[in-house]
Amino acid sequence: MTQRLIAIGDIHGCRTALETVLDAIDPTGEDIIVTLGDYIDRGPDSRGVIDTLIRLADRSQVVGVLGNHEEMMLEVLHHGGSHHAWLRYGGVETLESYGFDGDLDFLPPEHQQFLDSLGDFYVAGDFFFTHAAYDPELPLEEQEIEMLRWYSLTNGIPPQHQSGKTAVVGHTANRDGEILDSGHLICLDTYCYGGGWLTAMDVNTRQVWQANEKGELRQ
Ligand SMILES: [Mn+2]
Repeated sequence: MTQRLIAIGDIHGCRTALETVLDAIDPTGEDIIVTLGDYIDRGPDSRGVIDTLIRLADRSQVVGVLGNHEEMMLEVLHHGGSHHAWLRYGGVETLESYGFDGDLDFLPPEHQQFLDSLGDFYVAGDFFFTHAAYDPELPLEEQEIEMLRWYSLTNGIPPQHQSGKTAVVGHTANRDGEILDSGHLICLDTYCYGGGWLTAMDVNTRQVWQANEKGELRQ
């Protein structure tokens, strides 16, 4: 059995799309699934998305990076951060999915564990994975969180990273539902929550699966 290295773009609470794309991929214990962050906010079922990802780890190797939306939520829940920005950028939907009743201590322990397991980046073979982008001139261990998690590609696509590896990122939504592939950088955020597609890609073969929140699949 060949090992696949499959990246999944921004899910944003779109559990139906996630389940649909996973059914099509049919992950095995050999596969490495890299989730690119922004599991929560905006879409209808953030809680369900995290449940699905936790279960996925029972059958495959799952490596997740932290998105700026998880960062915003954790800042509010654990560090006394202001909730204004988070609620404005989709946090209300996340709170609803958890049945928020005014108590900020609402994350089930296994969800907290999942969030604690998320890294800032991941490297495999000729690829590295971050949520948003990178500074081309700094080693990955020395990157600033701002570039890894918040930088929008609408400000310009960075040149190839000094490692020579191909970057696989999300965060900057392509509203036409198409993957952005500039050779040294691939962006898999295809605007699932806004009526676009959730994208998964086997980065070695470039095989692509896309599903939407209506449960439709295209390949
Ligand atoms: Mn993001």
